[in-house]
Amino acid sequence: MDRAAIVHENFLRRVAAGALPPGNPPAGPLAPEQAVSVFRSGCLSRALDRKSRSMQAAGQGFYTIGSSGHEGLAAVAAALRPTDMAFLHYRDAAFQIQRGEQVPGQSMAWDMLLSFACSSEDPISGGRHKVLGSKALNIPPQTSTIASHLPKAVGAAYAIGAARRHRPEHAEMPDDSIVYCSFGDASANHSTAQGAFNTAGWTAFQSVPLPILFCCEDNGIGISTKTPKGWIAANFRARPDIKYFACDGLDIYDTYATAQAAAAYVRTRRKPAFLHVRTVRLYGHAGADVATSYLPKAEVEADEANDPLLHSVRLLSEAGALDTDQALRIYQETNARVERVGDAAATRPHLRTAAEVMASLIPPKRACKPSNGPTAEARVTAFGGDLKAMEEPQIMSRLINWALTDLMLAHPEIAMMGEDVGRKGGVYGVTQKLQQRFGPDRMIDTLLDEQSILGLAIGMAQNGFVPMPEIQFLAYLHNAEDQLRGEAATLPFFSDGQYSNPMVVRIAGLGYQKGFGGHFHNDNSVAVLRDIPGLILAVPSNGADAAKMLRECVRLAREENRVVVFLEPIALYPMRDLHAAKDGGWMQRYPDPSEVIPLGEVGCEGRGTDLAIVTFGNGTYLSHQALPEIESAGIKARVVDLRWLSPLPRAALDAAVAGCSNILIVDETRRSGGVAEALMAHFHESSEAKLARLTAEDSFIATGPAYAATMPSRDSIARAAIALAGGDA
Ligand SMILES: Cc1ncc(C[n+]2csc(CCOP(=O)(O)OP(=O)(O)O)c2C)c(N)n1
Ligand SMILES: [Mg+2]
Repeated sequence: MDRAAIVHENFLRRVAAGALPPGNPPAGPLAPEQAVSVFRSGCLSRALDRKSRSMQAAGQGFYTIGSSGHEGLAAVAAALRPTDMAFLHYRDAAFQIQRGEQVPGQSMAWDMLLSFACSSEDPISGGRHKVLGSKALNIPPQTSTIASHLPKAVGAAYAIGAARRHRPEHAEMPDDSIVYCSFGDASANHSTAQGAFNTAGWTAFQSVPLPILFCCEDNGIGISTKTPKGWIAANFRARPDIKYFACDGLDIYDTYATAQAAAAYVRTRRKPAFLHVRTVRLYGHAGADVATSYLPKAEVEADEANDPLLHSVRLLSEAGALDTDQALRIYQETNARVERVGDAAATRPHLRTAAEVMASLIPPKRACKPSNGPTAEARVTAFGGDLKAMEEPQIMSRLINWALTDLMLAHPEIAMMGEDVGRKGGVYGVTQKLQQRFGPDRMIDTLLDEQSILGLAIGMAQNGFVPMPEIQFLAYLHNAEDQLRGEAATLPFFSDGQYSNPMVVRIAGLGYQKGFGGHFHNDNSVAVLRDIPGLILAVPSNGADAAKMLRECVRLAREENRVVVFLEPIALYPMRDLHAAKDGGWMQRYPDPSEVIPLGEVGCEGRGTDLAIVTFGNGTYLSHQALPEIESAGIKARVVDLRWLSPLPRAALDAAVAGCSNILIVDETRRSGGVAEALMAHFHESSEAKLARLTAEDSFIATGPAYAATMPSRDSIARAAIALAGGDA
């Protein structure tokens, strides 16, 4: 017999015999009818676990991670409000079911069984995954990547306070709500989780409101690795500014009373708390996991003897809320109902085609109040003396600063966050004066943790803000990249487009910095960004384009709910000249705020048909430098600036190179996994032109005189162009 059957038989036998596990008497504020409701939720959660296993065995269900042993979490749900956004551990079916009791019109069993069956009618993921989640219950679905939901939960808690100060048009969370975030005991060790606890404490330590209730469901084990006894309490009992509460998750009365006290603390003090709930894990980790293969049988049996549903039967009976016969009947009726409903759910349709699966990669658009842009007076106040400077050509970093200013004036829901973005105005001065112009609420100097920066952005977006997080250098994105890949980009996908977290991530990056160097400040790989479905990657090559593209990026986030990465080539921030000192050839005037470069529109300069150089970022600048030499070799050329690296603007590229006999791709990212690989493949499929590519070496970048040695240069571009197009030189 498998453990699920053993636990079931134990329950029936022990309840019938009145052989219930001992424990404290029922105590605290849980009212009898509420206690019965919590028990019903536990029974439903258990019955769903059993059914998910039989559905899997019958080929009707797929993923079987369960909640058995964690039914006490229903009592936590009962202590919260359904408007408290909940970022849930995967074992929280009972929590979700109980929350469903607080909102009229829910059909939790049916909904969850559809999710087990991966039916396209599953209301949360549309058949994409077995996930907990519900728009009506304020439960965004979570991926199973351990702890990756904690940074955004902290961000969402911050966003409640931020929205009290500036309420965005699309705000969803009530001012007096709190955020709830649960996870397992092993997950609490993950550096992502630890970073989130630290960020919560760091924020609250400064008396900034951060109403979050963390909940650790401590069953003492993570798959097969035990959590040392006492570790969670020792770790969390005395964290600065995170108040610790502990309860016995096998006792719904104790759990309810403690959760209520913890929630009241968070709600009234607007500070973080940590609720430590002791649970057991029944049935092993997930479907195929056999706990007795790594745990002594006696230990597994000891947990089974502590089945929380058995504890509840005793407590309810002692409280006079329900006698054991009634409890047994509820359990059996629930099982029978789930059997019936599950069989019906198994007949519902599935996703079939790629188009159906992909339908929610890009979230639906949202209606936004029209903005006429800032008034002339508001611009005078914000820009001051800069208005005069707008009449003259300027460097890129200045034009980006002005574009950001105009965007923040036009859209009060924009907030920026990052290391040194506020007071200092960024390492390169790109965000200078923005904190003076818009205040520290909208220009947030964060702590040093990229996961927290992106988590803050995701969480704020879920409360209607348009966040523009900054990652100081591209090389520092990588330790936090999962927040984009595994969290931000997947949220619309797994929620069938019901949740989104629009944002424009600004990242300073790429190579060619003369004075400031090494790989850490000159990272020239964008491979990790280019293959994230739904993510837009933009790279401007000059200041005017940067301003016009930024406006489009913000529009895409604000109106179309998109996740956009705007990669700013650092070496071009201060670039003034193109061919000779003081020629000012790479500076532009600030484009009027109405001017926009739409997504997918590439740049094209020149009309030559002998050669199209297709490039982006620094490559565009260097190709322009190389043009005179190429043309003096008798080659008539054009330079096509890709601008939008992902998704590749295929039709616009084809139009831009139409009629050209040769295409040279100049790519400052690496030969392996670089942008040129995609461009070569594209043109190979779409064009008759002769193709060649010039890329960076498969190397990291060095500091000192060899700072650009591994990348394309003006000279190497000219040589490659002439070699390809066969000039007369
Ligand atoms: C980042 C990451 N690493 C590893 C895993 C694989 N994994 C899934 S669940 C799990 C154990 C989690 O244990 P715990 O947090 O105690 O939760 P429990 O399953 O005991 O409720 C692991 C290692 C994962 N999902 N994500
Ligand atoms: Mg655990």
